[in-house]
Amino acid sequence: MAGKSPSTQPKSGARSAPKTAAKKSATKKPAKRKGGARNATKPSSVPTPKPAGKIPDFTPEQDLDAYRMMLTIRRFEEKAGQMYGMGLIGGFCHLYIGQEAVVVGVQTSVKEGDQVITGYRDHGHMIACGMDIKGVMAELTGREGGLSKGKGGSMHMFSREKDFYGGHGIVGAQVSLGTGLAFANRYRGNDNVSYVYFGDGAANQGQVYESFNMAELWQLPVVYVIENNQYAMGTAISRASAQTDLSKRGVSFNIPGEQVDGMDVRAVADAANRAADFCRSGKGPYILEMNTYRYRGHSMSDPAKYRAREEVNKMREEHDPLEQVKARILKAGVLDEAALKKIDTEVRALVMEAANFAQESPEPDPSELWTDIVAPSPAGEVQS
Ligand SMILES: Cc1ncc(C[n+]2csc(CCOP(=O)(O)OP(=O)(O)O)c2C)c(N)n1
Ligand SMILES: [Mg+2]
Repeated sequence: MAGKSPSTQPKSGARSAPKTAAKKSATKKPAKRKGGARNATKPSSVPTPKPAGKIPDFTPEQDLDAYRMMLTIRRFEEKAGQMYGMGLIGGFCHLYIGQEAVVVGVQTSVKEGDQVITGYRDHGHMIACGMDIKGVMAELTGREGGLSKGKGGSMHMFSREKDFYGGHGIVGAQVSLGTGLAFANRYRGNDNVSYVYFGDGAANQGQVYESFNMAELWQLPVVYVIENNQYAMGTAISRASAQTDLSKRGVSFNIPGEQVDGMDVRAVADAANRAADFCRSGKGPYILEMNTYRYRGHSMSDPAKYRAREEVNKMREEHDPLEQVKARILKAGVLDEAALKKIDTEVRALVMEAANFAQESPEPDPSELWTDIVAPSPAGEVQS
């Protein structure tokens, strides 16, 4: 077992780097930045995602699978938003609408035993991981049939069966936990990869860099998927980040990274498979910055006054992930409008079934307040 544990020896060359960087910054005057804090009142400009090279095409089957999954996420989120407005869902609720291509594309590289972990904008990840949409919706309504028995809510769901490790409300917390999952893979000597999703805002969290350091030092199999949706709550990335190219955030740790058009599911899948191959072959961590966009507010209570309506409309009209796939399907003659409409009707029916289940499932029994607080010991007894 000991032979399989990650080496604690520092990699050669790692020590000289900080010295050079420190010397340079001591003599250099701080440069004036464009779009930084001084421009805080200016509207943010959304960087248009650009493909790095030729993106491999999807087969018609891949396009259809991606379309159906992205549509399921979108219709689920629309319904959740509606139910929130009706007072059927309470507490925090962060919708994933606009970002669907990220998780759906990344999932094409996930294999049995790989782990997925994310923050609080997690409904899409759970659906893409194959978790029961009825269980997700019933958790949002706080009912017994929810994946956390109605005790976790939108941000706190988990599935050992699907290797989904949450659902975390503390910004950035999932990065160190997910790096730990990668450590377990390395320790066990398997070829599984841990996929760690976090946002552009979370990318400024200190624990992210402690995690990066250990991940590279121990060559841990972890794909860090930074979902850059351009805002952290109401703060545009250019107002909060000195380095807005988040794919470069691993440079000082020697972690490779790339920027990806996160609105194009083919580009996401291509990059994710490249990153996963890199990690599985024992080369250590990899960073993917997904340039994406959320159409709704940060959470259900956000009126989104920090950005112009036109900005949102432009992204929807020119980059919508579902419309891109739909256009390809129609152009290639794989399906016609009527057949696509039928898929939409089927998806809506599944979401409606989940919504009904989430309203019919009973409230958790008050005795549940005292369960699932402490994990059972390996011997089976619950410790107090
Ligand atoms: C440690 C911590 N600090 C602050 C918050 C409050 N908070 C919740 S979400 C959020 C913004 C995070 O933005 P980003 O990482 O870009 O993710 P996004 O919401 O855009 O998906 C903040 C500051 C928190 N939950 N945890
Ligand atoms: Mg963000």
